[in-house]
Amino acid sequence: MEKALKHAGLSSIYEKVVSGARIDAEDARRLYDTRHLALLGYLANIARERLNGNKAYYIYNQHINYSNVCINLCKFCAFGKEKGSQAAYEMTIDEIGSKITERLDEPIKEVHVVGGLHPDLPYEYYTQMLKTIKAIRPGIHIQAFTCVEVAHIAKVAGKSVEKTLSDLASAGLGSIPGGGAEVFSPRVRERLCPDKLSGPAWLGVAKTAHKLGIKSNATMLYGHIETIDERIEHLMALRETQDETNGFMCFIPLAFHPKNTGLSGLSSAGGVEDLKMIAISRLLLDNFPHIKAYWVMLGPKVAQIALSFGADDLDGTVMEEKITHMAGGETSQAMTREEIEDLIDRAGRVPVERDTLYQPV
Ligand code: V47
Repeated sequence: MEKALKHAGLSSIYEKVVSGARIDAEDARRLYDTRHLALLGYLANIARERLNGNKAYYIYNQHINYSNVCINLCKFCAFGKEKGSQAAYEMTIDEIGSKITERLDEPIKEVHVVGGLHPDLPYEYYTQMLKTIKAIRPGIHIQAFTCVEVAHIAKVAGKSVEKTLSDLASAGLGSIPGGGAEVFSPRVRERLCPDKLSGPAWLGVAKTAHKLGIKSNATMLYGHIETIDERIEHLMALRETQDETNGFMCFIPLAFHPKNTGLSGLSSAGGVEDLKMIAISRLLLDNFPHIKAYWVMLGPKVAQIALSFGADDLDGTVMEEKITHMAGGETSQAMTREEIEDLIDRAGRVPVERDTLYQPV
């Protein structure tokens, strides 16, 4: 193996990886350039097994997308709709409560709640939503509202991000999902989502949450107009923030789905790119405990292989996912616990059902 790594020009990176030293942006560039996909996987797997052994995590969760009404209407998104348009919807608190009640007989550990940036839902809509979910299912962990939504909720209500987060936490918020990060590059944001919260502001909300003891995840949407350098800069910004706060639990590279979006002329990144993204994330983000291969976006087969390329988590049972499926995602809407465990088993890993904070259940 060492001979093959030398031949591929990856010996110095190998030495860093086995000794637990940090790779840098230049190393990441070299890893992107390599044609030796299996060697890249080998390197990422060393870091993966050092951190998480042979375990592969999943969670029994439920997704709720409370509204698709959005004032940002990003070019890459097929989910968001203008207020008043035919396909726009917003769920009432009662409807959200019914969604929770409908599945009370299932051993759900987490409700994942995200939506568009609605122009005028009142502050109490969000706090009441959390309280209602908790009243129906007291033990549940609510992972809700991306950093972009938190900043928007605060702005509409005229409150600080800190006050908003602490009110949401008092109402039942457990942690924050990783969405809305996209690619931090101002060039990409200017072209695809000019009205969206900036990269530094996204990181600012995450830092405030971490300071308050609220954990969060981080994502990167890849495979559209971003360059490799912009991807690496995004990952480096996350690594720096994590050095400061240690509040991120997991990183999820999100594979862009072009259908029904303003970028429908683009094609999907493909399996090789998906695996490279997972592996390089694992190697660069040495301070992130977990890397998630989100099966809904990658498809179960690539997600399964990703478990040998750095990923140690497949997300969960999901059900009723809208963001990927509106953009042409062809994966099923849900997987049973047995299906996920089988997928992990057949990858030679040990399935571990977890809660949101990665405690085994
Ligand atoms: O922020 C939007 C992305 C995100 C498309 O934290 C798209 O554990 C692909 O962040 N093709 C929302 N992606 C989903 C998300 C997420 C999912 C699962 C787990 C977690 C977690 C977070 O989806 C958005 C945006 O970056 N997105 N449109 C699209 N066409």
